[in-house]
Amino acid sequence: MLGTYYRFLGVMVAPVPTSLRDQQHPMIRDLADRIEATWQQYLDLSPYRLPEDLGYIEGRLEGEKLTIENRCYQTPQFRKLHLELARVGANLDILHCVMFPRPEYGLPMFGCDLVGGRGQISAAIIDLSPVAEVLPDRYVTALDQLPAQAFAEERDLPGWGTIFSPYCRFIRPASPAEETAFVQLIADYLALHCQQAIATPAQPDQKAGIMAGQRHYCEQQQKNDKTRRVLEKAFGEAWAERYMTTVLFDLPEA
Ligand code: 18B
Repeated sequence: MLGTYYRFLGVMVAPVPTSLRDQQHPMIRDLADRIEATWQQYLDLSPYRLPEDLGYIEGRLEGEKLTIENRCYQTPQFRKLHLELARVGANLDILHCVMFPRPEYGLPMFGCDLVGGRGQISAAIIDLSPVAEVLPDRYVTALDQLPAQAFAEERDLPGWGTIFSPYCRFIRPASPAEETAFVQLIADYLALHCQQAIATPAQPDQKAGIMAGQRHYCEQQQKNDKTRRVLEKAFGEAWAERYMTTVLFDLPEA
């Protein structure tokens, strides 16, 4: 998180803190800034403690440095807001974001992922995924009102992607203009979600069903071999399993 110390007039001086995002692909940087600004605009944020020291992590993947920077918050409606930036050497840049509602709130799972390397984003995905059979009616109404967006290269969802809604978009951006449009699309989904969330009453009687829905979402996401492989190569199998089940997609506590 911190750059290297430097010597000034003979004493070691702490550097100006730099964030991983300043070194990442501009689409990732822009989206990270938009996500945090939107959270601050709509939600009542307080700190969230990650297990032990999993906030900032460095490992090695085939001789290349893997750096992970996590930002986590909680709010009255969300048990965990997770924004993760990761970089492998100079070749792989990742933004991962999931919002986990508290189990008293029948809200969908906001999830997005940007994966890129060597100046090109290869995967950009956004969804509001239901934890019941379908999305709540008011989400469908609001999502249908967003402007229609076409992208040149739509990508196919993997087999475990049965959790995603009909509003899921998965593309490879074909130009900087498409990158900007997709960041806007994600920001629209996020603002819509925050507005819905703060207007949603708690439903303590629905807790069991909501938790089962969240558990299914997390179990499916844990099947993403592409994510697992990157983590396994840098940190080993056991660490990757622990990270995927405690930081990326931890199940709600009973
Ligand atoms: N993910 N992604 O978050 N993933 O975390 N991601 C990839 O061009 C990481 C989420 C999703 O086609 C790829 O093919 C790592 C969330 C889908 O089989 C790589 C981390 C969602 C695919 C990574 C991370 C999500 C995908 C391949 C932790 C959706 C396509 C890139 C920081 C809400 C899977 C490519 C497929 C792909 C890696 C989706 C390398 C390490 C929240 C659907």
